[in-house]
Amino acid sequence: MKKKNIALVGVPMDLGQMRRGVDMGPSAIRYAGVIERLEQLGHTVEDLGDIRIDQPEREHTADTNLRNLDAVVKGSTELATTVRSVKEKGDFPLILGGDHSIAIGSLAGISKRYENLGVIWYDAHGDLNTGETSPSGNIHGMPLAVSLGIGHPDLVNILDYTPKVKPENIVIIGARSLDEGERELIKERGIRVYTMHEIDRMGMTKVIEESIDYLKGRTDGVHLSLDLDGLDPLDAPGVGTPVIGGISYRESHLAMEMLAEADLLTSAEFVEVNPILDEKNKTAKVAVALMGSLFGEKLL
Ligand code: HAR
Ligand code: MN
Ligand code: MN
Ligand code: MN
Repeated sequence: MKKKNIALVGVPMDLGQMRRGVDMGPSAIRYAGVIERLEQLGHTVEDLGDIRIDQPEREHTADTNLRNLDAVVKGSTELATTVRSVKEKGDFPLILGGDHSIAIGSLAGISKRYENLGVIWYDAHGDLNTGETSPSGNIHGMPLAVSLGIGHPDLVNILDYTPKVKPENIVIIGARSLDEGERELIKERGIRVYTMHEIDRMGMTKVIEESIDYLKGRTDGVHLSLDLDGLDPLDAPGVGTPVIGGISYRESHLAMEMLAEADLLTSAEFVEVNPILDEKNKTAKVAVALMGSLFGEKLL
């Protein structure tokens, strides 16, 4: 794969959900050796540090059931601005979460430069809820809908444009916990989804081959949004909303290796690492190992 200038951006965000500790994800991933790992592969890594995230005094913003809306809007805008300048330099943004609400800001910062940004959403969940369909009011269950232009106007209009992605440019991989409203949206908009059923049935090789073929033909850049809860909780226990029956560690490596071979990604984020719920930083180590494969590491 071509050597890259990688800009690391940490987002200590825990306001998109209810479990404390996910704001320490960026530290845990740095501690697990991300910079050394990527530099060993011959890439240049510039660590831009962490985005500042406010700690709000009130949990609920008036007139909405979305938790911490104002603080999430503010953090997302700051992240979007930072990521936009990384893209302007032509560097590769590698964003470390934080909960998955950060994808709102990541995609806002990335997508303006593309006519058809592709998105691979590697996750147990669809993250396609709105205030109306959400069972929890947690914004980390909404970022993909928001990026499609569906949801609260303050979130949808970050950096003053919408939508950030088109439904036909999205591939969801690993889904096994979808809410009713999310299922409807997937069908209505024709979003491509490989649930655990397809992964079991076709194997990860075929799933990634098809995903690459599909996105290659229609997109001019591809963002990987990898939620560690896409993996099975046995392999990635340090996440706030684990769902049994997930993608294995080996399958995930294979997916990353195949993406590296295709060399079609233009940005990536790894989210939902929660060191407080983890076992000896295992999930952060898994994240770093997957990043190694994603950036060209080989076994031999
Ligand atoms: N679908 C549920 C909700 O919206 C749970 C979402 C859990 N989300 C994440 N992101 N961890 O994938 O509340
Ligand atoms: Mn906090
Ligand atoms: Mn998610
Ligand atoms: Mn998830």
